[in-house]
Amino acid sequence: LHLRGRLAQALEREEFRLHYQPQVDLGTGRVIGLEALLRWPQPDGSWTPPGQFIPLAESSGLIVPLGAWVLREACAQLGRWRERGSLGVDLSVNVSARQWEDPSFPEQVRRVLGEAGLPPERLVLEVTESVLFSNPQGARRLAQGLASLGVRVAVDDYGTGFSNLRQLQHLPIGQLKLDRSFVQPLPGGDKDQALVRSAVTLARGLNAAVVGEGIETEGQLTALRRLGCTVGQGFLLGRPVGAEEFEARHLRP
Ligand code: G
Ligand code: G
Ligand code: MN
Ligand code: NA
Repeated sequence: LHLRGRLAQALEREEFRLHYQPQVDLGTGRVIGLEALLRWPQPDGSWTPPGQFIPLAESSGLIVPLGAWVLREACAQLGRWRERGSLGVDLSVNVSARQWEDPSFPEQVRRVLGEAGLPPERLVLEVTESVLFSNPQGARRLAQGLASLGVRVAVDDYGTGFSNLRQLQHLPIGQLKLDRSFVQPLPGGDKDQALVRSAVTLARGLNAAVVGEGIETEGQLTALRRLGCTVGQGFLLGRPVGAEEFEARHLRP
């Protein structure tokens, strides 16, 4: 079977899994959120990384039902954790271009939140700059539709695409997720730090949080905190892990 067929079959057989990675308040050290990340386990015990199948899922259109599954599954999981007392954590879900461009997407989000019993304020939808700005008018309509539900939009991999700052100003953005290529060189030199500072300043102006991604060392963590970044994500703070392990490690340590 070709990869496309295997993907469709895996979706039908519910073979996909979600891992969760913590997002940490850099002031208090508390886990304040988690990002759901798609995983495809193989019969031989290996995992096919999303980078190897998301592009094909995108081009084949399978990402629409797959993305809908991710949203439902992640919201249901947060709903269960909330029932067990974890009320203070937000859920971030990655959204691909095809999902974002689907006119019924906000309605789908509304329905899924209702089914999971989640307050919309707990959900963050991550979209890349290229998706946001390939159709700025559409993005504005969609982001406003989501914002009117109470759902926040995050700009994923911020700094690697071509954000139109003028248009960003008109989008209700909840988070800028600073791409790990800006975090990796830290503490770095003046120029490395200036880039982070500019993202922090922009986020403040937009009333958005800055999430530093890909934090792997104490040096990076300290530098980000000093530069005004309020939230962090990365292997140093926690790797993406299955729901059970996430709960044990981060929700009831
Ligand atoms: O987890 P990992 O670093 O391998 O992820 C690689 C890429 O796959 C990242 O860009 C991430 O945003 C993307 N990705 C992970 N899970 C999902 C998902 O559920 N939907 C979409 N559209 N992208 C995802
Ligand atoms: O594009 P997006 O930001 O959604 O991608 C998230 C991906 O980044 C996840 O698949 C996760 O595995 C990966 N990731 C998370 N933390 C780190 C890190 O500290 N270092 C590296 N190299 N990758 C990370
Ligand atoms: Mn992401
Ligand atoms: Na990212």
